[in-house]
Amino acid sequence: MLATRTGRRRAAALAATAALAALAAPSLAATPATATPPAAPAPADYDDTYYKDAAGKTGDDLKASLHTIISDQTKLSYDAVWDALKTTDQDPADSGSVILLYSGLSRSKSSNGGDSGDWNREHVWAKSHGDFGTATGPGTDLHHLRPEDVAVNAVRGNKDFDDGGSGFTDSGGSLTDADSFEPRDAVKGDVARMIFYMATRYEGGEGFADLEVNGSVDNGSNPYIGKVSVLKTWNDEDPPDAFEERRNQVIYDTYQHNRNPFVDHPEWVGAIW
Ligand SMILES: [Ca+2]
Ligand SMILES: [Ca+2]
Repeated sequence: MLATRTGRRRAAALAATAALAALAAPSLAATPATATPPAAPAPADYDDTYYKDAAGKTGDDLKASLHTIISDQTKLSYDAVWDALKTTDQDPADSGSVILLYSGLSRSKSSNGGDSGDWNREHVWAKSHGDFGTATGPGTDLHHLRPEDVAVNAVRGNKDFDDGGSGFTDSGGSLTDADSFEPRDAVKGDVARMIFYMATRYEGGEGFADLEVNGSVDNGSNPYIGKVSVLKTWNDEDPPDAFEERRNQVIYDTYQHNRNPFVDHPEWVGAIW
């Protein structure tokens, strides 16, 4: 009798413990998420304001109008780019990490630097194409700067963009051959729109070269990036997504106060080139 009563008490105590654990579990799971990225507004929000002088234009007139609009910007030092990239390229699933452009890997924000396993500041418009270096200007323009693994950045080097090639360590699906680089599918359009931004933003003023797109993959140190036909196709195949739109918004709101028109209006690529 006593043993049975003790057994019942023990069972009741176990049940109570289980019930408490069940109650405790949701509160543990409800730890607040950190740094939810702001929603990106619809591009149309800027048509009647930011882009109003470009309305109805095409070709060289549209490019000239956009050049004037986007040249009104705040400029960063190369050192300030480190912290900016930690915000613009934050991993949506991990506020302590950034997404690496070509490899698609998520890596700790604090692993920035120049050693193996670090991420550094990739110039999507290779800085030797026009020799603008890292002085404040095109070399520090966040609209074409992205976090990338040190070794992957070296694989891309200053190659032009084109289809084809082979994979490599941490390629993430990106390819390269002797004279060109092909980003992974998810960022092909991002790369194209960064290049078209640079060709529009830099027209030979402020002491820097006039950056332009062309049909070559052997541009070397000339201020050109190819191939324009492939970049146009990539712009069509990979339209802007939430990550790219948020990035454009963060640069506009927080850092440079200018926008990449081709993220807001990808169809303007075809209207100019
Ligand atoms: Ca994309
Ligand atoms: Ca240009």
